[in-house]
Amino acid sequence: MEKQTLDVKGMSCGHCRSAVEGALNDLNGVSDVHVDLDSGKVDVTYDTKEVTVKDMEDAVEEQGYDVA
Ligand SMILES: [Cu+2]
Repeated sequence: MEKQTLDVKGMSCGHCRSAVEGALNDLNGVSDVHVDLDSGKVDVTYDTKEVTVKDMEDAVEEQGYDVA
């Protein structure tokens, strides 16, 4: 398992947190997601054989948030 921190712009409330967490958890290979709303940091634990950072960024962007 690897860990990656995404820098997500535009999350402001619990709904945003749920949307981002849900989108990432839906990806095969993602085992843990932690969103810090204040900083916009999203810690993801994942299996490099099943999912890429690009997949994660795309999933977050599909929810309407930008990844720095
Ligand atoms: Cu929100």
